[in-house]
Amino acid sequence: MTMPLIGEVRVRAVDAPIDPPLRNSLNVIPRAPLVIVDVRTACGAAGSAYVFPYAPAALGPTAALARSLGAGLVGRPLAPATLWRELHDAGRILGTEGLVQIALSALDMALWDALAVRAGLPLCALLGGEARPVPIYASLRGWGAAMLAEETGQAVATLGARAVKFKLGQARLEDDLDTVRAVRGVVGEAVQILVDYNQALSLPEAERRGRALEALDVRWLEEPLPVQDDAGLAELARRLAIPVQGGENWWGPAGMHRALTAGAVDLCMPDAMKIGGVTGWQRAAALAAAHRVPMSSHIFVEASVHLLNATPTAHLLEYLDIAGPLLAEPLVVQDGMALVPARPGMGLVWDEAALAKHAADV
Ligand code: SMN
Ligand code: MG
Repeated sequence: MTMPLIGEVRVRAVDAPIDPPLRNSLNVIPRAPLVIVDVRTACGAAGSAYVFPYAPAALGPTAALARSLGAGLVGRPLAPATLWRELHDAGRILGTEGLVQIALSALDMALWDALAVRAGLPLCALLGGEARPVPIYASLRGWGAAMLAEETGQAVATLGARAVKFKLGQARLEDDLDTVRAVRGVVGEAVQILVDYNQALSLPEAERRGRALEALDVRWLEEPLPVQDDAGLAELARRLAIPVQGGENWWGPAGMHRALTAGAVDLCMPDAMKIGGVTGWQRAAALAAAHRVPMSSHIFVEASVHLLNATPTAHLLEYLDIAGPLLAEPLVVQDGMALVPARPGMGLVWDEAALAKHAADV
């Protein structure tokens, strides 16, 4: 059997509104600058993936990196793990964190998608997993007690979610606790409450808030400290009973390895875009399994429903649907579970009219 060859790598960019915007203790994210990579093999199998480089200013540079790195793949066999290693080796002097990693992840995910499409299998099956429904938590967009209580009611009713997550980090601890109590008032005891500080606290303040949140039965404390502070996070995790969660800002499996070795988290949630796409995720899943750390996902719901099916310590899928308004068939959640689409590959079907409307000229 011959390997299919990569025939074309096309890179597009869109800048669509996020409605309602994402809010946290540091910023408001009102737009989704996305880079979309489409791969076509010489025999016609197609793959597609997207990344979300957050800042509009990063859209052009990320697209340019994906375009020039992708052009170098034309004519090569469709072998994502081999190409991942080669591209990371080639980037050793430049460095493969930041936008370089984001572009590499986009390429890797599109290549895996094309491989699964060619095999006629859902991506999770190609990775050796079954296509099982994955439990989700509803990741809320709002900020402050009133807004979050209202959003919680809607999310739990429409998704059937048995866990919700929201951002904290108000100036006063008492306001954070009021927010948790307001959400608890809506969901009762049956739904788990998870909270996210987006790296905003110091070690003493994280310990103070963590203890108060423990008393309200909050089930994880996400990114309490800056992601670089593995030693501080490890100290915090030792002092608190509430599990410390993190991973969305780890760059590649090497970044995750440093954090797990330091004991910086009790739970982990790598991000498909920053951890290195499907190939990086597989290495990350092996690390989580070796450390026996439950592994959830960060955004990228369409990729994550497949990846978690091939993750030994799979925990929860973060349901925060960024690309849904641009897809003809967004990911389906039923009764608190995300369903693997019944299509080969990752299953992205773009709404071309929506892409055209939000196309960015970069
Ligand atoms: C988050 C960060 C960046 C984009 C979307 C969401 C957040 C989360 O930290 O964990 O949901
Ligand atoms: Mg987070």
